[in-house]
Amino acid sequence: YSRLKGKTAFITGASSGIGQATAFEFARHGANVILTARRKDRLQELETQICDEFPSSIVHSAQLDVQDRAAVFRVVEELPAELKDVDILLNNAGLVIGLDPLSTVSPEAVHTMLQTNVVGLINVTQAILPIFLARNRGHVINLGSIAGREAYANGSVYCGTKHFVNAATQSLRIELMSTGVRVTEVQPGMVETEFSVVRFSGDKDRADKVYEGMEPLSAGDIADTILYAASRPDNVVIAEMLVMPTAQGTATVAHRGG
Ligand code: NDP
Ligand code: 8X3
Repeated sequence: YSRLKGKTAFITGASSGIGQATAFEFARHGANVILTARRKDRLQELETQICDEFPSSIVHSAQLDVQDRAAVFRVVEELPAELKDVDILLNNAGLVIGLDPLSTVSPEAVHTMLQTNVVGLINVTQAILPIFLARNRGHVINLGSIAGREAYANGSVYCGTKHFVNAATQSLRIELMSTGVRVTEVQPGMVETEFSVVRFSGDKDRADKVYEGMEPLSAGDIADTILYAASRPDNVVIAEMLVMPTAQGTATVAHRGG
């Protein structure tokens, strides 16, 4: 994908899973990468690995909690000179907490999911968009989900946040259609990352059960999809992509047992 050569990608949630895999793929195809997430140690490790493997790629990492609006604007303001002209924003940071009915989901879980998946995405988008609009080009790529197309029992808040991502992606695409800025949403089905471990507060056995007896997507499978969307010619926007494991039928139905 030679169109990514020399481009600069700003990635949220780069310390794990889809964000991390996409950072590698962008660098492999000649892009410079800005790695952001809350876990600074992970980012530094990743920065070293990418620099070693792809020495022609410029890599910068910054600790960032997308919920903290002031910090988001500060990180963008303080980007190194050679990385200020961001070309691609990957709004990937996101999480689910628990699997609880609406009647009992805790206010803390509600707050964290909304502040991260909804407000965080708005914060980062508002901080980066002026860079795109000043140059009349750029690409916003949002991580939606199959949970943004369907709702399932015990997932109301997470599904709601991903329905928001779908609405925001559509609104933004229309708002920007007179500019050269492109807006894409990638909607994964089941991807085995730290997602379910985070969902179940570190209970790895419970997380493993989610993918038992079937082959889920890997973070690399979604990175591949993002790479495809990011590398189309300027006149082409991949508006939405729903990507599931072959053995998945709906958000809650998968074929298990081979
Ligand atoms: P991971 O848990 O592996 O990665 C999530 C990333 O988000 C981590 O790097 C984490 O880093 C970061 N993150 C979480 N909260 C914040 C925050 N407040 N500020 C900055 N970064 C944050 O999960 P995935 O890679 O699977 O998830 C990536 C995206 O894909 C999410 O938006 C998720 O909703 C979506 N998705 C995932 C699916 C799946 O089945 N895995 C399916 C559909 C969509 P840190 O903790 O260091 O901040
Ligand atoms: C993650 C997909 O439906 O497993 O966005 O919660 S789901």
